[in-house]
Amino acid sequence: MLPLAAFLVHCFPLALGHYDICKSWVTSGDSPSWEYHACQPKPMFMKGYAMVKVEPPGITCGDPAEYFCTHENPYLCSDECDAANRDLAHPPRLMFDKEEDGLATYWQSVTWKRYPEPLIANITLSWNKSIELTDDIVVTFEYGRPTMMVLEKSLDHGKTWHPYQFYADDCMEAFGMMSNKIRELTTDNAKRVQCTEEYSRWAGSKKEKNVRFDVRERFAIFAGPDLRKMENLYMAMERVKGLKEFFTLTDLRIRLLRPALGGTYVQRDNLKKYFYAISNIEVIARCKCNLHASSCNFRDGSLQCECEHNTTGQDCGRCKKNFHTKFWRAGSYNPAPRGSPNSCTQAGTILDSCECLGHSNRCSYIEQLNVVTCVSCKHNTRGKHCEQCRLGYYRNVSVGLDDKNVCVECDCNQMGSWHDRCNETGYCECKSGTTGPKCDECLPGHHWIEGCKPNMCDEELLICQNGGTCHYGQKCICPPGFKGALCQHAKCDSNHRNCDSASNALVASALVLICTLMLSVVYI
Ligand SMILES: *[C@@H]1O[C@H](CO)[C@@H](O)[C@H](O)[C@H]1NC(C)=O
Ligand SMILES: *[C@@H]1O[C@H](CO)[C@@H](O)[C@H](O)[C@H]1NC(C)=O
Ligand SMILES: *[C@@H]1O[C@H](CO)[C@@H](O)[C@H](O)[C@H]1NC(C)=O
Ligand SMILES: *[C@@H]1O[C@H](CO)[C@@H](O)[C@H](O)[C@H]1NC(C)=O
Ligand SMILES: *[C@@H]1O[C@H](CO)[C@@H](O)[C@H](O)[C@H]1NC(C)=O
Ligand SMILES: [Ca+2]
Repeated sequence: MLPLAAFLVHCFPLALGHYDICKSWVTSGDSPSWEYHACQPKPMFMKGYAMVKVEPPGITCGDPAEYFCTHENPYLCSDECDAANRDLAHPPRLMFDKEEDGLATYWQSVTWKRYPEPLIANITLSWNKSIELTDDIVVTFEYGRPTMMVLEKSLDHGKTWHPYQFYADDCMEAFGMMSNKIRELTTDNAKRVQCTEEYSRWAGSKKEKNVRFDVRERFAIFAGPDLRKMENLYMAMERVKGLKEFFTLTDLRIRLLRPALGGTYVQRDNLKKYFYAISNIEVIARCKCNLHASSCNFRDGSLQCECEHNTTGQDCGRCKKNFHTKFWRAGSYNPAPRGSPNSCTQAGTILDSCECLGHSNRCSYIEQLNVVTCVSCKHNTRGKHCEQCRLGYYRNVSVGLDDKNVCVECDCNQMGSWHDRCNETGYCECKSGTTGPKCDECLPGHHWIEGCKPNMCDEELLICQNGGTCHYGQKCICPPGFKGALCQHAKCDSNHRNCDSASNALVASALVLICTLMLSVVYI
């Protein structure tokens, strides 16, 4: 790998955190190519992209104009809210603006003049996009924090809502819940919805202004203090069911249920000091792109992931057309530190409807080949789509590829065949002398003795002599007095005159006789 590539691969993660890049240009090997990583867009200040709704109608102060006072100066009620006057108006957009010179600008509600009817307001932020929190949600209140409030979230664009956290100066009294400290959360209950009193107690309206939804504290449960081991958090997100989803949302709702009281009870004679005022709502999050995009842009009125890996959709939640719709999977943080892209790939010519033919419901991305392939194919199948038979099995062509019995065992005879594999029609590869589809039969001239052995004797060519009988083609059973493979030799003992040694001795003496005679002839 050239130094430049090394720089890209090794320095980006340091600068941006692991998983923030999608691909890097790698110049190793024959030809340069992109190397793909699990990837995610950088965190953004999300308040700039939210659509905001404040309910009920008429809850924003200034129409008609009214005076209000503060807890610090309860009887100096000279501050005015007037929607018609730019300098005195407190519209919702001031919760999301950029403040200059430390001068707080804020949305403000009407005062609690209808007490004891509750003073209730909903502030709903909608992104029309799934986002993943990466930092605390911080709501900044001027003139005191509410004594009762619920943070809710939606994962389905506002169709259904779930409480995210309850806030009260007295959790038991307000919601019938025990109060918990975020710091006390553990790996087991990191995604518990709880009530906290930390952000609702009266501490003077100027001192403690923020109400938090603690994301960092929850991250720290896994990533350690200072979030130094984000790796561990990401691994936990792959492992712990629902953990990723806990930090994911499309909408947020702040339900304001009771304003700051500045004391233990409501002073009926001065209701003008009770109201809500929010100067900022900070939501830091990244677009949820299922680890298929490294950037996310505001287009056509909403945030859009810039999908890679042949995926598409607002969240890169599906494969591009003709890219194996069913094979879509989110990218993964695993294996650390690079993760897997789980790309979509172009549909093969075979099998669009059912990629693994019902032999597996899992597929996986093989990085080296850049392909998605079925894994753990059952029913003795194998292959990218479980479309082939495992070694030692062959396809039964009379049934469909998706049939559970499509692969039939070769069942090769262990002793008659070279190995346990067979060809497409179920024929095994036979050792010499062996035949039959399963190599369990012998060719002519052979006999089965732990496999086919060439005959040592038979009824035609290799005939046992001297009255011997052929035993299973393998040996002549010789009558007494004969031996040899075909009983061709006479045995030599006292009872049998025709034995080899006797005849040999005869021949020898005959030769001696002949020689003697010949010599005699010569000398005569
Ligand atoms: C605020 O939202 C909740 C549900 O999240 C709903 O039940 C309630 O009616 C809303 N209140 C107002 C004033 O819109
Ligand atoms: C939400 O986003 C989708 C996808 O980008 C878009 O088609 C739709 O018009 C958006 N809806 C609103 C209300 O902005
Ligand atoms: C997208 O699909 C094409 C065609 O199958 C393939 O060549 C390419 O490598 C894919 N891209 C990624 C990032 O996997
Ligand atoms: C192939 O499948 C057919 C239909 O199910 C069945 O009758 C036949 O026995 C199978 N062949 C083998 C070799 O298993
Ligand atoms: C399988 O092997 C048998 C025996 O050698 C042969 O007759 C048959 O044609 C082969 N089938 C295929 C598809 O090769
Ligand atoms: Ca502001």
